[in-house]
Amino acid sequence: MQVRVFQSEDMASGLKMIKQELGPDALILSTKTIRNGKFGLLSRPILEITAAIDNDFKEKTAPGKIKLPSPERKSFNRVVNDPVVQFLNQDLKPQTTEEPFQECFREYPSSASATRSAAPEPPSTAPEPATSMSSSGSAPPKQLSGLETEVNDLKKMVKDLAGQISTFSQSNSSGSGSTELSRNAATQSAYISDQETVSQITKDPLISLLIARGIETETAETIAAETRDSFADRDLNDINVATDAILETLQKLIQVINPPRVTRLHGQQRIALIGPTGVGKTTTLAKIAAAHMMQSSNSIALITIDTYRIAAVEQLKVYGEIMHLPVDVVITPEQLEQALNRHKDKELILIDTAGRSPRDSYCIDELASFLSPEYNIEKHLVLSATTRESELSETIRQFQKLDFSNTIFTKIDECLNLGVLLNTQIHNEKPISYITNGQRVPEDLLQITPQMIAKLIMSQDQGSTHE
Ligand SMILES: Nc1nc2c(ncn2[C@@H]2O[C@H](COP(=O)(O)OP(=O)(O)OP(=O)(O)O)[C@@H](O)[C@H]2O)c(=O)[nH]1
Ligand SMILES: [Mg+2]
Repeated sequence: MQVRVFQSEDMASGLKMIKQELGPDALILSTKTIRNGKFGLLSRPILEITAAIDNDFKEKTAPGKIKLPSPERKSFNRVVNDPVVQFLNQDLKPQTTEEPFQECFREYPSSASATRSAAPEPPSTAPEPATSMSSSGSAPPKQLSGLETEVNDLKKMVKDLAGQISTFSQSNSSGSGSTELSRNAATQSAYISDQETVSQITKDPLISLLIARGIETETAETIAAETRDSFADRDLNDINVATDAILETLQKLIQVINPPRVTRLHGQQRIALIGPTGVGKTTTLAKIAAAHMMQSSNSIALITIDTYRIAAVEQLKVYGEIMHLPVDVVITPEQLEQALNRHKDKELILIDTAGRSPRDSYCIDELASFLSPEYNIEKHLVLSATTRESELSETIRQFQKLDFSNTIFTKIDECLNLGVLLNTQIHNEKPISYITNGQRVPEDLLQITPQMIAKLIMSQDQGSTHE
């Protein structure tokens, strides 16, 4: 395998260079933005792309090497550094039932486990689209405003933490009058990131409890007031009673759509996953396909209009091969229409899209030209729960252009608290359609209900969703 590092001003010219030097089969291993020169952060960003080409994989059949039957071996080798390796490397427990879906996953166990130690780590960050990089010679104002936001966020976090520490020591030294509820809220307060003063927060232990779970102050105040009204007869100073009461109030605020069980009678369901880069669109799409196979049927077609990254199409193709589902690659809106017509007998069509930077309205408009309303495609905006809330708001604002109907939250397993699920919904009022809590396909797709999401938000240990 030949590995080369390329530097370019943007992704488009970088990819061109890579194609010229290494050919169309080149694999992107990682991308990062670096700044050279004496001005450090203020110097122009350069995109550094590490790419590789495996010229001789055909000869690589020495003991211990991956030996998948063709064409699977070819696909696997081409994406060996891609996140899909996570999927192939997972432990596959022997199944006792004869579900068609489980059958197709069972074809791969020995090769998957054989590759466990050989497979390199997947890239930790997804590549940024070309247009998010500055291609002009002047200092990029977007980068500076990004830094400014980051500095402001840090300032706010430090201020909140300082306030919390002082409140915590006050409540400890006062000794009396501190209820179990307020003590609990205070211990969780390391994660508080709200703008209100701490003294106001600690006046009401219910509010403190909610804010400690990441819920915005204004919303927390409303929920606390509503809870006190509805449960005046309960002892809300008892943390268990208070938590149960809050759960009941919370679940009234959370909207979900349970994906309907599609039948021929109700026609075909078409779902496109849209959103920023690297949030988990392709992985979630594979999980949804797998869930449909387990619950309903394998009458599914996968379509990708993600032709942006060299390895992206391969990622979906590997999922398609494993699940024995057709995968169509489309590069124009007309081709999308043809693909939809080709699969009009299918119950479910899942459409993967390239990650679009919320700051790149051209790319979002381009996507809109594919997902035109006449095709009746549900657009689900995929959001990573780990993203800063100010950025989530901006993402939602930008993707409104596509008139998405639902949100999907991924990566909740990486979050310390999940108030973001409620905060986002309060602001954008789109029901949540799916939540994912890990990289495993198909396991890490949660069956959601308002009650379940309320419990997730109030739980102190989202990371332990895996057994
Ligand atoms: N921890 C965690 N990781 C996840 C989850 N969902 C996806 N990932 C990981 O996130 C990374 C990116 O996933 P992809 O599905 O390729 O993301 P994408 O949105 O399709 O990326 P682009 O096509 O590049 O825009 C992979 O390493 C996934 O395994 C999740 O729920 N939790
Ligand atoms: Mg993808």
